[in-house]
Amino acid sequence: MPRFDDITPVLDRLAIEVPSWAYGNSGTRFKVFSTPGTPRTPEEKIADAAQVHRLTGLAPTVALHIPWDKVDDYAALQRYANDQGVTLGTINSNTFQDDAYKLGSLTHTDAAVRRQAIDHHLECLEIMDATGSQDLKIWLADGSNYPGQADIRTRQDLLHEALAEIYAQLGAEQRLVLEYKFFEPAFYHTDVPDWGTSYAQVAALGDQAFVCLDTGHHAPGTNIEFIVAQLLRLGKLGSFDFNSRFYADDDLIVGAADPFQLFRIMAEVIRGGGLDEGSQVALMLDQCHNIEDKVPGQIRSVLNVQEMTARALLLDREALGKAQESGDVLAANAIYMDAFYTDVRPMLAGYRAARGLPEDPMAAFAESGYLPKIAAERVGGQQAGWGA
Ligand code: LRH
Ligand code: MN
Ligand code: MN
Repeated sequence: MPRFDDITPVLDRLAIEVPSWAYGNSGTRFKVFSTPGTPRTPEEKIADAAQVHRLTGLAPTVALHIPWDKVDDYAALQRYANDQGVTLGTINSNTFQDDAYKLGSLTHTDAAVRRQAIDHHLECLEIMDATGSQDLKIWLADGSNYPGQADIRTRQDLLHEALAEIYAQLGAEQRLVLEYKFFEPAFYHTDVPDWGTSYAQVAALGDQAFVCLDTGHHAPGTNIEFIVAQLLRLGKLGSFDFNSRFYADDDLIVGAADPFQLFRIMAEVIRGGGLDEGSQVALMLDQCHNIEDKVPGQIRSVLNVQEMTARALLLDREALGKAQESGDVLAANAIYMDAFYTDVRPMLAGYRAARGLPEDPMAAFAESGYLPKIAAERVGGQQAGWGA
């Protein structure tokens, strides 16, 4: 097994983008519980995100969702973020809230609705130019509820046409990442339901288009690490939306429901070069904190990713390769499980201390007084998006 010191250069590169919407109020269809101190503006969400980075050193960038984070001056918002010690990252488009999109957005049969959705994405690209963001992330709610309701084949062609128009406007350093989700809000068919469809669409666009894998967007029992391996093999894994789920798109804290799955995913990311220098794989969170405090919820999340990454980096790949080649099933499995069962928490505490970070960022946050401070300062916090 590698020594902990051997893996620290890779840990030093680990960066996990946090979503602005994780800091706002969100909830289920039944009730949105507000938390004292919830941000009222994009600036306040960024300030909270900066707190996560300050205590963990793991979250240098913040993703925005448009129009949830609409401001007049995005360059100024980027300067504000930089002053807080973070950078604005991925721009997420939103074509799932307007009445016009009831029957679809980029795949709608009505050209006027498609135009509106394409123009929204072009506006997102302008925002990216102002912020210097690299990634435009597209998730579409498009789909249908009843067999026969829509021509599912034509919609793939419409989707390609619309994506091609958006793709043509990307800057040289910019990327388009297309997220898939197997159902919801549409329940019969979804236009980008799986990695294969996303791959087919982005492959048809070109080298600057990639797949985004949201860990909560698969049917139960799906072998997600296999998808990771395949997309890395094809050079098309652009980014992750990390979260965890018990049932559907639960958006719970990554690594909370199934740390072993997170370990297996990170092991495949590492195997495929996804943590190598200059890797094209962006790690992001896509979560909501419905009942727990949001800033520590995000701290817990990035720490979970760090912990499972460290364990995956400790996998003895040489020994594993030998066991696999010799067909020693039980030895191979034991080597894999040894890495998973390694408690890296004391080593990570020392690692943090050596970098001037708190050994226990959760405790440091609790002691910082940040929550009571924002609770006193901010009155009337914002909904993350839905219903806002
Ligand atoms: C859709 C999704 C997508 C959205 C986010 C708010 O379920 O995962 O990434 O942009 O939620
Ligand atoms: Mn997502
Ligand atoms: Mn989701």
